[in-house]
Amino acid sequence: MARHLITSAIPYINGIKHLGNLVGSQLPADLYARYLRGRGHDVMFICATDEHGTPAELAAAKAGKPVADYCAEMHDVQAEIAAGFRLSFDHFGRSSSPQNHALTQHFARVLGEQGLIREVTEKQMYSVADGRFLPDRYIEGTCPNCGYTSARGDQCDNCTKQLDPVDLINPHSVISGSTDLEMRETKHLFLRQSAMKAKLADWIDSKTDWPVLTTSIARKWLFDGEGLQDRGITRDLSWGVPAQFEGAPWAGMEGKVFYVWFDAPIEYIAGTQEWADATGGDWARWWRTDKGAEDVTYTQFMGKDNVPFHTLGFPVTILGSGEPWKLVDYIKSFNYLNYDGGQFSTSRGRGVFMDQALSILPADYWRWWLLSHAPESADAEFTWENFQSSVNKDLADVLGNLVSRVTKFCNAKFGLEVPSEVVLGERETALMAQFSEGLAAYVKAMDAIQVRRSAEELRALWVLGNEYLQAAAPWSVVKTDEAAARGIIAFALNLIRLYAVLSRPFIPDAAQAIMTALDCEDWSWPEDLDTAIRALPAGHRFTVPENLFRKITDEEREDWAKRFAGRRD
Ligand code: B3M
Ligand code: ZN
Repeated sequence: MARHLITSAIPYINGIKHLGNLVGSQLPADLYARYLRGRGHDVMFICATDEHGTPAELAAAKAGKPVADYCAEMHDVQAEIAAGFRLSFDHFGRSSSPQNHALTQHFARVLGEQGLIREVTEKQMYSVADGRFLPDRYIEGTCPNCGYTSARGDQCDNCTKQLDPVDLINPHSVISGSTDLEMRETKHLFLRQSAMKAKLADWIDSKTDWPVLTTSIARKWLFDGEGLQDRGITRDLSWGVPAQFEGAPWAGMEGKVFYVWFDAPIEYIAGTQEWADATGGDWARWWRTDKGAEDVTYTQFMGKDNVPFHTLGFPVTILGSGEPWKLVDYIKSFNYLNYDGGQFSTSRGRGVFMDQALSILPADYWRWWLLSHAPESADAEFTWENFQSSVNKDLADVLGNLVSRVTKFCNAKFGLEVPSEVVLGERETALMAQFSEGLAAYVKAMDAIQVRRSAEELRALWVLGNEYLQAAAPWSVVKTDEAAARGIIAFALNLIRLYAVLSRPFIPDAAQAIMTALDCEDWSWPEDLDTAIRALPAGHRFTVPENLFRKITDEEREDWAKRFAGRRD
């Protein structure tokens, strides 16, 4: 048994996420966490809401609510939807927690003591009309790199370039729209990322097994142009972790808070502390290599736009502290999922959002489609045709149909119990050999976190079962050789149990429905197939499950395509 720490990028608090966000971090992280638990490993799976910064302030202002109230409400909303998608977090925390406040200030102090934070008096955009300094996201303008006209002060969403507000062409205030902006002097803290460049480069170079998407983005920020730049880590906001605190190695930072991207990854650790405080668990065992975390494998999941902050910014915090914190072992990053010929867009309300998805169909349908089409090697696209065909073929025709045919046939001919011991004849032995090969391929893909590949291998295992049943044809055999037909059905029922175990990371509800129908609680991973195929003995009682999956009709498909084409109401 190994110990695995898994974190998903923590979603911003401002509003419900769309399916593109889901498949880029939380869902594949859940797949991996469930898989590792299924294999018997000790897993800590942490996510949270990212509650600081201008997105939270702007959204709260729009909702007409105090930002703390807004965040508390939206956290519960996101937690409920995550539960609806069966995301199996050990803890779903909040970056605004007292734990994260304390830990963020701890890291800031230690980094300051290590000489990795410098004070910079700089000129910053001041909005005369708004009577305040404007932090990055309160300013929009044209990206100097690609010409995108809605680039934000901190990053261009179009080309992913990290920006400073002063870089923008034609900048204006997001609060008032005013272009009456002037540069005024103010003091900020800067993280001396450049001082860590060589160390980071060595570290990234040692990660030869990481996805190219991850390392190429890291290298780009390390070496392109002038190379890795120091980064301002304070902002002129009131909501956030105060940059002036007791024991801080600087003065005069009143009224400023840490930049959201400084405290957000620290919440991975603070979220584990929240878990520990809630359960009596030991967080340090997962995060401190001097307290038992040296044998932990830590995997992070995120969309490609979050990679710079996880390969550069957060590692500077961890390594620069000089303290024995657990550093990430593997970063799995994803491209974008597009929606029906364009982009998913939160601001324009384009595409399917997590709550809407669940109001149409149960979580498993979405989990299956999203994971089997995860944007790994390239961007991927959601279309309603593809969704319909994938659900109808893979889930309804292949897996659902097998379960239903076997259980119904058994009930009709032999009653609601496993009708015989499992005896491996020629056909069954051949199938077991194929199954064992397919299972090894599935395990290999899952171990490597090749999400699409894993889905393909799992589906191939389902197909094997269908082909077996078709060829064995118990409905014909029963007419001449009842004992043989009983043997086929006993074998098929046991196969179905295996499918529940193996499919659970992808479609947990259907897997549970199968197990409940089979009146079985043996979820142990089939390390030894020969034993696993005999888990349900002759005489074991079961029930016929409700249809596991229903088909999506053409009418529904057309209706949904229309409904989600425009603005979200
Ligand atoms: N909240 C961005 C996002 O949701 C950001 C991730 C933080 S991970 C520490 O895509
Ligand atoms: Zn750009």
